[in-house]
Amino acid sequence: MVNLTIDGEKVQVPKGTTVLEAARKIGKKIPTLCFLKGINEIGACRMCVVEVKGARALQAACVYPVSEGMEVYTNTPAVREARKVTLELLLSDHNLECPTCVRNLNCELQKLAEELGIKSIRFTGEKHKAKYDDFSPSIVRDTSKCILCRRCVSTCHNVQGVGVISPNHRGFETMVAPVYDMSLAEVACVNCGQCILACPVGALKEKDDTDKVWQALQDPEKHVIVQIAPAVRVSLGEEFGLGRGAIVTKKIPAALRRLGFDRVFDTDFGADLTIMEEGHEFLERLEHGGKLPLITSCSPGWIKFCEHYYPEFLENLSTCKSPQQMFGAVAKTYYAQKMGIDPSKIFVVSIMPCTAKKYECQRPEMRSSGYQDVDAVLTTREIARMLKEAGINLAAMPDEEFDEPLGISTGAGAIFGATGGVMEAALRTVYEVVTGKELENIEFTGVRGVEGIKEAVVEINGMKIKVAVAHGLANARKLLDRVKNKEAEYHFIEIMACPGGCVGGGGQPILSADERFDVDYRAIRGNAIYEVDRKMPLRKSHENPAVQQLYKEFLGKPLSEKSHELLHTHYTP
Ligand code: HC1
Ligand code: SF4
Repeated sequence: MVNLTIDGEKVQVPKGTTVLEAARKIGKKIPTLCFLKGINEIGACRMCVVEVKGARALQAACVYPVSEGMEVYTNTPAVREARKVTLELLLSDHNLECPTCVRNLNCELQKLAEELGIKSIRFTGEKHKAKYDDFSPSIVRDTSKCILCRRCVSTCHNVQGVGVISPNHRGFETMVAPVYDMSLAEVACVNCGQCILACPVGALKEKDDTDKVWQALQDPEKHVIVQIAPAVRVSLGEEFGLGRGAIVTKKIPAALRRLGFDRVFDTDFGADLTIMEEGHEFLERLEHGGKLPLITSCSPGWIKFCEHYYPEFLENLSTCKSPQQMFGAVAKTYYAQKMGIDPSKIFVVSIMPCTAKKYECQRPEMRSSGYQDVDAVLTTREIARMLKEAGINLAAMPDEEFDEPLGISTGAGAIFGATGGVMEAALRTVYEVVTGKELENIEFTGVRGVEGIKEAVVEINGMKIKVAVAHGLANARKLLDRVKNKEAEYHFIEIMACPGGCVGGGGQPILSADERFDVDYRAIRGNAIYEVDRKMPLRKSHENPAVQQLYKEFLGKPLSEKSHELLHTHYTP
């Protein structure tokens, strides 16, 4: 252990601790901007400078390690002035259209200006040449707001193992951008949106599709239906002050009805349907020597990653479309028929924790109803903005139920939202289909939790099924490399592009670096998802009565010709 003092207060911390961490231990918050715990610890922005007795200059607390007997001062006139100068310089080159910025009131730069008591900006002059890039279906870059903190760069490179954005040029000309300053749409970006979650300001945001949805809602000709992704029920409440991971499953239908949707349905229904198809696909491959390991295909960021970086695994991908897309295809065929509505008049909106879903719904493979199966995708953040604009306070909504039939779901559908959930849901069904026996302990805890790569062996009818789960694409890389190099062998793999699975999706409410320092928000939301599951009366996809009815009335059976036509696709290099 190392002993030091911070502003005269004694602290004892393990060797290797930074001054920033030691200060937080005694409740002292040193301001930061480029720092993102575990992801971007580079001491670049100089906002966290402190005085260290005996050191020649001010030191960046986020990278400065403690040492025995060290005396640190965090609040001297020199420190305060240095931080103010740094911040004013950043503001002098920043697009200050704060009231119209998507991050207004949730911006780390704005908050720091308030906390450090900035009253005016002493420096004025030239601004850097900026670029507005909105060609991607998912992500918008506005470099007039970029403060060059590099949090997005580290996230894209290290957390996602993608690395399509970097600082280009030098000095005042520096710009975080894809190679040759191309658009994100022109490079192998997978649309995951993790860079947005890392951005402290409004330099990165999702493509805004709210206008499309407002228009549809106002169109009397349109029958506008909405589906809610599993992970949204444990995150939307955060935008309305309900605390991290608050479960708002039943408040969502009430709020969305008041916004004007004709029917409020649930992607969890689509997830149950996916399990029926994917579970049977797995058994089919297992029994008939098909390509293994089977790899899940519901995360569109992961699919794009596989297409660009691991095409040798494309045949391993499940042919199942994602629950979002299965839902859309069923809505514009089965539901349209059942309700006697012309499918061209149905407008399907998805509310997703994900930015890549905006891209997924526009893929040419996703039109099996004869129309674009899902018309618009809104992130959790976008629907929160729409509700606020309409004066609807989610927190004050009564509990209401989803509509039938596409709003009926099981706990297995809900757990799709957390890493390991698709695997667990599939195992619950595969076990019972294969053995014909009731599964006694339905919770496969071996595939739960926030560890980057999880492995388990599940015995079904005397056969040992080896499964693995990865979340975050850098982890997916590690796992796939192991499989490629024959260092590991599995029957079934789940991969989700985002760390934590969909609960940590790029369209979810954004936490500041300060909050992320102490809070593992993905674990909190993930635990909430498992609580949702525990409280459901039905917890296995094959028990979903609406899914059973869909097979009886329309699809026949899993993997039928009709199922293949509507619910499956192939990804080819
Ligand atoms: Fe997901 Fe999925 S779980 S991909 O993470 O398979 O986005 O929540 O909706 O489609 O069901 C996201 C979440 C979501 C799909 C499902
Ligand atoms: Fe990188 Fe994902 Fe951002 Fe694209 S969306 S730049 S892949 S982090």
